Amino acid sequence: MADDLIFHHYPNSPFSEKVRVAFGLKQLAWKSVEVPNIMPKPDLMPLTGGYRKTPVLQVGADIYCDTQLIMLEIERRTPEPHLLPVGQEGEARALAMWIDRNIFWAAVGVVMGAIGDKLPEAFQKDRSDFSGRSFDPAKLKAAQPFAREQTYAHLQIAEEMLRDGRPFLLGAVASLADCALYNPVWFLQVRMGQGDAPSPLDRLPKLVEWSKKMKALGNGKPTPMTGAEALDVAKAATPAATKVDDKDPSGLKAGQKISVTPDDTGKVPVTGELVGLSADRISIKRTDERVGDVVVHFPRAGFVTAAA
Ligand SMILES: N[C@@H](CCC(=O)N[C@@H](CS)C(=O)NCC(=O)O)C(=O)O
Repeated sequence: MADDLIFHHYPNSPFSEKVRVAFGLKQLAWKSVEVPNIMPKPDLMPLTGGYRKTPVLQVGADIYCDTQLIMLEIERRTPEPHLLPVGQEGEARALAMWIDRNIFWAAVGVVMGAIGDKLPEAFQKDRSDFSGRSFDPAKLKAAQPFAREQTYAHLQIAEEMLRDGRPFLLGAVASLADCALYNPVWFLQVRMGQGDAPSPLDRLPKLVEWSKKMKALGNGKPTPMTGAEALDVAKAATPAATKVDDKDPSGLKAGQKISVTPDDTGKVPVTGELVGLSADRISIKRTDERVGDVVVHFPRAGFVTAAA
């Protein structure tokens, strides 16, 4: 139980699909906790201390935020088959960054331009708070052609990579880069209804073929778990040991009270005591009355730290 992968997500979440397809690639068993797609998220906050994005991975009393780190953690726990192909680790991670930070948002513009006005008011308000920009269905619809052009401009780079006949972005086998690309491609495929204006994928046949191979990977073996059960698991567990690199260029030191905040959306600071620091991750310990001590782990890239 203490080693179980507990995944907090919801079915429609494209960043969650990036991880679910990695569970498929590695044929992993995991516990599936469904979280609300808007705030409040009462069974998630005791674990993350305020981080509100989807998805979150929990293993006992260790909480991993952001798919950048979640994927590294899954790889660390089950190295094979590799998400990071040997000798191409940097390429896989860099491609994922480009996809997460550029293609995803362009694809969101395409989908929301098509279906934004059909979404409940509570969702629209939540996403305004989340992004810091007003979610205005009329403006999204008007901007949709531009979003489509941008999505196509980026996706055709990926199409170009597949044009030499390789089955996956980095060669013969699927990697982190493919899981990352599947996020916006899957989002376009499942959320754009028939007649919802042309999809950028209409002119990208190699990517459509590739997406069938990604879908065939499946989602591994999920078993449902409730939010309350996940909190009980955290309460019964002890966080794993962590180490602080005291030569880190940030100058941060073990035991310091700090806050960690995403630099783009859902900018809610999480505060705690610095217990882990390396080039890839920053880990803070916090105590919550429902779950006791937990350690919350974040990637370094895309997160702002400050003395609390
Ligand atoms: N950089 C984050 C992005 C995650 C993200 O933006 N997820 C969306 C859902 S796919 C989200 O959190 N939406 C608001 C919410 O679910 O509350 C990651 O890689 O995990």
